[in-house]
Formats: sequence, structure tokens, C-alpha cells
Amino acid sequence: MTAPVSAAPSFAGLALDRPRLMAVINATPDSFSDGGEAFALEDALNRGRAFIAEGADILDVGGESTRPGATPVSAQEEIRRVVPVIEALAAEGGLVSIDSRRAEVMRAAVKAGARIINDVSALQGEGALDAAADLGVPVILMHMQGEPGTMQDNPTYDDVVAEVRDGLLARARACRNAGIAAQDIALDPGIGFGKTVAHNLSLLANLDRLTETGHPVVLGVSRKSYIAKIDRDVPPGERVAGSVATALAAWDRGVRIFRVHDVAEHRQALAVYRAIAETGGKGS
Ligand code: HH2
Repeated sequence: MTAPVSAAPSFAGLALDRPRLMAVINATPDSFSDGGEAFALEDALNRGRAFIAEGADILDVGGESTRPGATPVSAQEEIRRVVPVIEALAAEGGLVSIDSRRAEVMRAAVKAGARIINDVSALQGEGALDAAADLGVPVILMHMQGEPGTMQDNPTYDDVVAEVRDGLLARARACRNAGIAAQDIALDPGIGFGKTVAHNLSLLANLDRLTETGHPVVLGVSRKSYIAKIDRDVPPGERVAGSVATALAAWDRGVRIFRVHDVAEHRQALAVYRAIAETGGKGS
């Protein structure tokens, strides 16, 4: 058993007594949700600045799309895409996370100023766990069944909630054994990564099973396809309301860090939702 992490946590210096928004910045030409518009450095920087102005706490920079069918890129190409963006955003004071599965990219990104590692394969890539432990930065461990190219072919679980939680706790233990402090390990159920809509909904309805571990929980649901499967097959740009609705449900279940494309919408919805909850039901 992994010992519970102490209550009232913070992550990467951010107190988790309020929602924290991690804005997605794709330094890729082929990410499904934004069509690669942030590929050019100047666009990525403008996007990062706008996200900070809208209230983003973390800027999540990635150079490899994990969308099924995306073209694979070399580590050198990934580094070439992300390093200039990270250097510029970190120099402007942004708290940057690197979204990568590769040890060499993690090292280059942290050298460039990234202060969090976000890995959709939970540091299972060659050398990734050692790199993260050496670099001494907080990590986000995401659950994925299979590999990005084929993970949606036939995802299968006996008990998706238990298996995702146990899998993540096993990775958290591996991190602790490698020397990463418990409070520097956040968990993410990996919505859409080797999961059917039914699996995603079970995980979302039972997020408290993850938050009760005491680890900070990160959730990435923004514009994902389960929203379209529930509502009219709408394209990614029309999935903002479904993303926000999911964030509110997740807030109630203890999630505090949200990976989003639409910072202003999430900030406002969570602020209003919390203001109502904190006012209580009695009236004056
Ligand atoms: N989802 C994507 C990428 N990275 N990281 C975490 N921690 N959690 C997630 O749910 C998650 C993630 C989605 O993949 P991608 O194809 O890169 O789309 P985009 O970056 O536009 O969201």
C-alpha cells in the first residue's frame, strides 16, 4: 500500500485549495483539437500569454500528438518543437509542464525551464523514471491501456475504476522508490486513453476513488470524443460545454487540476459553481 499523502496539498508550489488550470499548448502540426495552429513559435507564445491573462496556472507544452493515427516524431524533432516555446514562456514567468514520454525530451525541457513533467505513459518509457527522479521536478502520471496508435481498438477491463487506480498507485510506488517525494506525484486517470465511453464515464463518476489516495489528481477531458458520443457527434471546437460540465462534476469529487483548452470558460464556471456551493442552502 502507498501511504496516503497529507491533506491540504499543494503541487508544484500551487496550493490546491482552489481549481488550477493547466492550459494546453501544442507545439505540433497535427493535434486533433486545434489543427496545429500553435505550431509556429510566435503563435505558441501568444497563446501562452493569452492563457496566463485568462487565469491559467500551468502551461502544458507538448511536441508529440498522442491522437491515434498521428505521425510519430523523433526525439530530436520533439525537442526542436518544444524547447524554444518553453524557454520563452518560462522566461516570462510561466509555470511550464512538459507533456512527453521521452527521457531526453524531459531533460531538454527542464533545462529550458519546465518545472513539471506530464507523462501519458506514467514514466514507463526507457529511462523516463530515472530522468524524472534526477531532474527533481513534480510529475503527473497518467493511466493508459496500450499504445496511442492502437489503444482504442478494443479496450478491456474487469473493473476499470479499480484497475486504473491500482495501476497508477503502482507507478506512484515506483516513483517513490526512485526517490520522488509523494507530494510531487499527481495522478491522472487518462480519459480516452484505451477506454470506451462507458469506461470514461465510470472513471469520471468515481473520481473520488482517485482523490481519496491523497495524491493530487489531474484531469484531461477537454474537447475529448466521449462528449461527441454523448451529444450529436459534435466536432472538438463544439465540446467546450461538455468539458466544463465534466470539470464541475470532477471538482465535486476532489479534482483540483484541470488540463484544458478553454481557460476562461473553465475559470468562470468553476468560480460561479464554487461561489454557490460556499454560500450554502439556508438563505439570509
Ligand atoms: N490528454 C492529452 C494529452 N496529454 N496529459 C494528461 N496528463 N492528461 C490527459 O488527459 C492528456 C494529456 C490528449 O492528447 P492530444 O492528442 O495531444 O490532444 P491535446 O493535447 O490537444 O489535448
